[in-house]
Amino acid sequence: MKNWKDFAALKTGQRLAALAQKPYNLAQPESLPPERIAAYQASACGFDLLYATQRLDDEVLATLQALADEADLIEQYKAMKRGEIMNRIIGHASEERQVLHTACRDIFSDTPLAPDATAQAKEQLAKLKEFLADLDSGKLCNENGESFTTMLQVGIGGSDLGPRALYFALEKYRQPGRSAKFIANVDPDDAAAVLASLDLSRTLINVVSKSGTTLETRTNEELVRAALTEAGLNPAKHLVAVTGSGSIMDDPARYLAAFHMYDYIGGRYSVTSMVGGVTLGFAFGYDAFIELLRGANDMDRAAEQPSIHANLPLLMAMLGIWNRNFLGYNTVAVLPYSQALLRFPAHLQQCDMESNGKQVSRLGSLVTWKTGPIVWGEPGTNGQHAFYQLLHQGTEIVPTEFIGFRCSQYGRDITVKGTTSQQKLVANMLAQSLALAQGRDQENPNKRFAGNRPNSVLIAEQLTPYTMGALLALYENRIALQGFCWNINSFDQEGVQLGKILADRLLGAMAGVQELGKQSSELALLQAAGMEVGK
Ligand code: G6Q
Repeated sequence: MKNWKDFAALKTGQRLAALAQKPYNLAQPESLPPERIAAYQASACGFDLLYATQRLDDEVLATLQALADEADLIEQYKAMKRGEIMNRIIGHASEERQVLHTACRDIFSDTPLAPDATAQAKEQLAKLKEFLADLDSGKLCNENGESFTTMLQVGIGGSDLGPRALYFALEKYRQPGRSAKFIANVDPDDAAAVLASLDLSRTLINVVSKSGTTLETRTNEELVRAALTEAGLNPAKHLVAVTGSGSIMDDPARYLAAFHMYDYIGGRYSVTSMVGGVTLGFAFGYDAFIELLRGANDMDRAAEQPSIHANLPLLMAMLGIWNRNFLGYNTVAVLPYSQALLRFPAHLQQCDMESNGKQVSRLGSLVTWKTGPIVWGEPGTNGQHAFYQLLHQGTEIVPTEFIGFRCSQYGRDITVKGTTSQQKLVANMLAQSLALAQGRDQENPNKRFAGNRPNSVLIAEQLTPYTMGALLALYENRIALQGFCWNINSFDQEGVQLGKILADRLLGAMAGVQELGKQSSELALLQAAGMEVGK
């Protein structure tokens, strides 16, 4: 903890602030010569980051490295992986936990950094392997002796977003006759629509909740149990659970199989635990899930390199700090040129904003510097026909992260006017990168592009289980490294509590078990919204 320093206390920050007075001008003629494009690249685990289109030069890069060194980011990252208590606020009640999602994938070495956590991960993986083998062999089947074809994951937040994003990303790798569906929202229409699309008799329901107490998940579990019973099926033969060891859901009698996750894995960092493993393993097979873990583990190892030139997560973290804290941009758009990554920005939205949307430093005082930006995104090229207008000509500058692949997943393509659709996809991504950076001068102000919109391109050969794992860990590590730099606790989420407490009071009033004051805003709001109070 002695290396936990407030961001404002980092001396290198002053040098960066001075350099930010005159950042590299991407809009000047010849701003992107081939030498710059060749030099401003970094690679890891099959990904190349092209960042010549960021507003920086060698001096800024060297100073960002100095900032990372002064903040001791890599030592903090390694301490996290070894199991130091990183989830804490000094001097105040806080979660006081280890942060060991990286241990879930540190399964390939004989000397894992956090041996106890990795041993637990391996135990769960062995259980998963056996469970999947029993499904494959028909030992586990439905009441009619038929195989299960669908897994319905019921969970929300961290118990939904990552697994769902990765399922869509890798659907191409589905095993024959296997698919997954998801219910998260307590919106009954979500559940109704999903249930209507299923053959419940051949569906396994995977209820995922670390706490075992989440309102939405408990409600949806009841709803699915009722639907099974109504269909004449036995819930105990269709439900599996992933939950925290010792949680209220940790009850083998109620489930066909139960898997554990542990309090040292935060929900939004839990995809590579059983939270993602059970559904992804069911859909893609055990080996594909291990490949995903291998990609994540390789990226975790790359994140230990001290040099930003050899450490992609660190480089991306520092580029983000430059844009956020020194150039003053409030938001980041993540724009995958891959339809399969449709839900990946939604996962990052949670992973980044729930982690780094904080205003108290780990030393317990209010921060005086900006922390996490607003993260959002949609796949291109669709976005080009939607919101890119603002990216190019709006008054808000939005640093942009493009993600693309040289090859498609299915390899089924068509050549029209001399190029394939995949080529069109990648060409559009690269064109957007150039257009945002360089802009275009024009007499007509309405047709002018100012340029100087910082962006980078992350490109790999193909979206596979391995590259997906690496991409996931790249962002997870980027987020953690930025949190260390801002000296905030990226691993708690106190900001989601107040709304839950108020919702409980409103629900209590609707159910007639909670008195709300006659003059209270709560009662007035319920009445104004036309909701009935009491029974
Ligand atoms: C993630 C958050 C949160 C959590 C959900 C679901 O980091 O903690 O999104 O994952 O609230 O919680 P349970 O898994 O306990 O149901």
